[in-house]
Amino acid sequence: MTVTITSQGDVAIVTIDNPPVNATSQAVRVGLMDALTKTERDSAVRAVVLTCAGRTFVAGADVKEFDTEPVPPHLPDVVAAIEAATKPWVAALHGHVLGGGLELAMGCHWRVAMPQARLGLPEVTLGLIPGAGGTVRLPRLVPPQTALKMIAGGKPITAEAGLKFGLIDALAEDDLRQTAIQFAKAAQEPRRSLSKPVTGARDENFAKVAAQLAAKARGQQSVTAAIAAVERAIDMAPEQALAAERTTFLGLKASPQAKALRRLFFAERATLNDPRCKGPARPIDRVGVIGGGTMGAGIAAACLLRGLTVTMVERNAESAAAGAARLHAVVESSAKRGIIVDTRPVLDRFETATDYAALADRDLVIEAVFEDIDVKCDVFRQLDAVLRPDAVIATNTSYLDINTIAATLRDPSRAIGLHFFSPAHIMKLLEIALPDQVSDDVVATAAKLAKRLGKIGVLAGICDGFIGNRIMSAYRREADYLLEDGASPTQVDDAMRAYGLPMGVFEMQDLAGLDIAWAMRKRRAATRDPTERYVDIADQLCALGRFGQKTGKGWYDYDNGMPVPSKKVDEIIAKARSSAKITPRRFTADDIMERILAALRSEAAAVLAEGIARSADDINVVMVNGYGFPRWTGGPITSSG
Ligand code: T1G
Ligand code: NAD
Repeated sequence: MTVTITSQGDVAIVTIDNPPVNATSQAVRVGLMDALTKTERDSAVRAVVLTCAGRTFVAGADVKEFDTEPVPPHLPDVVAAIEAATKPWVAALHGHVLGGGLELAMGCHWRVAMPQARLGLPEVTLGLIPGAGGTVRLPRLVPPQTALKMIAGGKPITAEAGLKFGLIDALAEDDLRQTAIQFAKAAQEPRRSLSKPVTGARDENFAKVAAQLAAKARGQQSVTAAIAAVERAIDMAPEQALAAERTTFLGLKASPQAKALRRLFFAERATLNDPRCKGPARPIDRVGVIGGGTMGAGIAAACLLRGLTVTMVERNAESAAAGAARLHAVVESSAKRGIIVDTRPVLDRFETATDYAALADRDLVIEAVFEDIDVKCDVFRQLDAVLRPDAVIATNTSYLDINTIAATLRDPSRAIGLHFFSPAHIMKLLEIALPDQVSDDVVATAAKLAKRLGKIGVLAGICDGFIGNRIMSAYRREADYLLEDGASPTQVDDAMRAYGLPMGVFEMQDLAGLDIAWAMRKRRAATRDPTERYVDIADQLCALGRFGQKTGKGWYDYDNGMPVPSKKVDEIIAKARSSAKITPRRFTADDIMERILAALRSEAAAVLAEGIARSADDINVVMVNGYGFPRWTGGPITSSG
């Protein structure tokens, strides 16, 4: 039974039990309507507590039902029926109280929550707006700007903030159920959210927040629809606003963006469904990180912030101190952002060393040393000499051949690629690159680590750049061709931003540094395909020391940090065109994106055909989570745009 009723004295306890997240499936909605009818009729019941079994209160409507016609009882009707009950309903909230879950809780007359509970209406992240009264009830329980940020921004708030605003009525210190029952006993009569006035006006602050949210939305329709819904909640009578909300919700649910976002939602949760990820895994609690540079410090922080212990090994005491300082800075910034409360317990699980013998007890070691095959092979050899035979050894290389690195080990089956993205403690994507001889339990161990770190792990075959960097190199090459054919760096970057990417390829190179790719191109010059078109404009910039922001000049000149088009770069481009005997042509933003997307999709098709990626969905997950491809398109392979 997904909804059961028990009682304690004259309080009925209605419990939803629909694993894994108590989504309000049709069975749950029927169960709630039955429970409402029964408790209304039962004279022995004076009040009702609504609670959920398992790790969370209702985390939303059941997204799996969204591609089929809605089946009654519809959630807004269930919420309205509970709100109209003659006996007080108290919602007992824990875990992720999201979407339809918070709407259900707002239909109840009182709300009690565990301090760790999160309360939110993230529907915009699925291309929707709340569809069960959330846009009309929330502005009656929290200030309008807060409601606007929660609904159009999609970010949850803490239970403590909810208490402060009046969204919840009490925090339960330990026993949530008993606290809710006591609250129910004391509740005199129903207190209906809809009958409360909106808690404020649409003032200039509201307008400012709305404008900021609309600007951030770029091409995502659900954000502007969410803003309009909150404005209606303030301007209109509740019934009218509710009707308009439902119409908007149903319209959005059928939209291409919502369908694309739903597909991505499930694709991101299916990346590790491969049988090799499901088998027995080795322990991962004690991690070694070799190298405390940009990536090593980020990887160490990502592990520490999820409760693992970390030993960072560097070349010498000075580098170890520098690595520790980088790590401390990352952990401290996580505390400032509220990700952790106290840095001490996190840092207590961290140590540095310069002697590889310190790694003798490690379960897993990840190297993040220089992108140099000799250095990495030497590190692997040193690890092979000191680690337990069952310890897993991973490389964070971006472009080097992991089969070559693995071959340095006596037992290459314990080597694997863990390609983190910078900043490693923030970026959710983790490419798990599989060398030829890797054993299944090492693959399962990498999958277990991805889940433990809260990362989206995507399996990749071994090739130059795995999935993401290989595809990115293809459209970055196409952008170079566009320069030679007549476009400017600014035109290309503006077109890519207008499409919804966070920045264009030239801005991105200036940010990351042109020297890394230059070193790679020089390494590969001897083996480059002579028949393939090659544009050497970037090489010319590097030869002039124009490595980007870090040298104050790259594709752009930097005036106090702001990029301005560079006459020098324009000259180099013009010369390149004339030596290639190309008459420059004009490009519109659409022309530019057509060529960029064609190059991207052609390389993605090759990555799929070669089995480097398991599916088009996996490629979408990589491009959205690693390269900022606009989520509302669902990713480059399914997007029609
Ligand atoms: N519907 C169906 N399945 C869901 C689901 C949902 N809303 N949320 C999670 N799952 C499944 C998920 O597919 C996975 O399945 C398992 O639960 C664990 O999820 C009318 C219209 C709650 C923070 O957007 O944010 O309400 O892979 O791996 O990392 O206005 O799940 O195990 O088979 O993510 O611990 C609004 C979406 C819906 C919240 C937990 N709600 N979920 O994270 O586990 S629209 C949301 C989450 C709505 C109303 C509107 C997260 C989580 P499987 P997981 P997690
Ligand atoms: P980095 O130069 O910032 O750091 C490398 C660190 O390794 C330095 O601190 C150095 O002292 C240390 N080191 C070198 N040899 C060592 C040895 N033998 N033993 C112990 N420590 C040693 O480089 P990074 O940007 O952190 O990149 C590290 C690796 O991660 C490279 O393979 C790179 O391709 C890969 N990677 C980088 C990024 C990125 O965006 N920077 C993203 C993904 C992967």
